[in-house]
Amino acid sequence: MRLRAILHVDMDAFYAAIEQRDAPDLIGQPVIIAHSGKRGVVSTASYEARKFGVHSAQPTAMARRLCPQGVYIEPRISYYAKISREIFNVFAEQTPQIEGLSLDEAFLDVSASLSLFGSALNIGARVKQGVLARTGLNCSVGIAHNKLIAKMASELSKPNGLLHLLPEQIQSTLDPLPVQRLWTIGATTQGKLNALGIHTIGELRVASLARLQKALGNHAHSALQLAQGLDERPVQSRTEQSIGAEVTFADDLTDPAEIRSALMQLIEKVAAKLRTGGFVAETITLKLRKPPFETHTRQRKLASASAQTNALYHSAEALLKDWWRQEMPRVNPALRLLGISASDLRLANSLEPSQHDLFVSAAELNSKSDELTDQINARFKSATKQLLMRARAVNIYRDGTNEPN
Ligand code: TTP
Ligand code: MG
Repeated sequence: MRLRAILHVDMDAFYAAIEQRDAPDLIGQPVIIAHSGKRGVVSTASYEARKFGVHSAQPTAMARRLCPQGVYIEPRISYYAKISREIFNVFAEQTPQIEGLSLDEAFLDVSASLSLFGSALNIGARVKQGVLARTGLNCSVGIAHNKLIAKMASELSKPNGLLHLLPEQIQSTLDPLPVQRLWTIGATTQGKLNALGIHTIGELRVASLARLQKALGNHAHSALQLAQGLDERPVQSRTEQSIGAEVTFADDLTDPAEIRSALMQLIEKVAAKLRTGGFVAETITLKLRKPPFETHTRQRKLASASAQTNALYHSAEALLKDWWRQEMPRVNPALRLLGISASDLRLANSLEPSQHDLFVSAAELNSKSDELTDQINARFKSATKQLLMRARAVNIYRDGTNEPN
C-alpha cells in the first residue's frame, strides 16, 4: 500500500509574530497578545514571554504578574484573518487538499503533488519559503503518512522547524512523550490514564485493551490506536466541510419569538466562525427536532455566498417560518433542538471595500458591523451581551462616530 504524504503547518506564535513583524522594535521582546479588562485572557505570547510562564488562555492579570515588563497588545482578529488568507494562498499553490484547523494551522495532503514537486520534505520547504516570502512570518511544518503524526512532528519541530517522521521513527519518537502530547487526548483522559499508572505514550501503547476499557470505556480502542501512531482520518478539504452550531433546549421552546432569538444566537456563532476562517457559505441548513426525537432538516442556497450575519439570518428565518407553518396546525408545536450549518464553503474574497468610499452600501455596512461584532464577541462571551452589543455596534457605525479601524 502506498503511504500518504501529509503536512501539518502551524505558524509560530502567530498573533505575536505579526505584531513583532509590524513593529520591529518588538523583536526579541516579551510580547503578549491579550484582552485587557478584569476577565481578559491571553491569546498568545511570543517565545520570549513564554519563558516567564505566560501562555494562551491564561488570565491577563496573571500574565501581568508573571511578566510585568511584557509588551501587552490587544488582539486585532480581523487583521490576523487577512494575513491567514495569504498563508492559505501559499498552501493552495502546493495542493487543493487543504484542511484548515484555525487561522494559523492546516493539514495538506500532498500525496498527489509528489510527482510535480518532488519529495514531501521539498514541498514542506517550499511552504516555509512561500509563507516567509509572502508574509515575513515563520511556520513549522511536520510531515508524516498520517495527520496524527504530522501534527506531532510540527509541534516537535517548533519553532521554525521542518520535520519528517518516517514510519520506522514513530515508535521511538513517541514512546518517551507524556500521553497528553497525543493530539486529541485531553486533560480528562490524561487524568484517567495517569490514575492507571500510564504516563507516557509508550506505556499506553503496550497497555491491555481490557485494562484501558475499565477507565476509558468506548475510547480505549482509539486511545491505543493513537499511541501506536495509527490514524486513517482523511484530510478534508474545505469544500467538503461545513461550519455549524446547535442547541438542545432544557425546556422545549413553544414561543416563536424565543425560537427566533435562539436562531439569531446560533447564526451569530456560525457567521463569526465563517469570518474567522475567512470563508463564505453558499448553503444554509436548518435542523429542527420536535419532542421527543423527530428530526427534520431544511436547506436552501443563499442569493450569493456570504458570511454576513444578516444574510444568513434572513435565509435561516425563511426556512424556520416554512417549517413552523407546517407544524402550526398540529397540536402543541414545540422545538427541542435547533441547529444551523453553513456549507458549500469558499474562501472569502480578500478584496476590501475602499476605505474612502463615501457611500457605503448596505452589504458593506453589514460587513463592517459584523467585523465589530467579531471583536466584541472575543471579549463578551454571554449571548445576551452579544446581542445587545451587536445592536449597539450597528448604531455606532451608522452614526459614524466610532468607525472600526
Ligand atoms: P497556536 O498555534 O496554538 O499558538 P501560536 O501560533 O501563538 O504559537 P505556537 O503555535 O508557535 O505554539 O494558536 C494560533 C493563534 O490562535 C495564536 O497566535 C492566538 C490564537 N489563540 C487564542 O486566541 N487563544 C488560545 O487559547 C489559543 C491556543 C490560540
Ligand atoms: Mg501556531
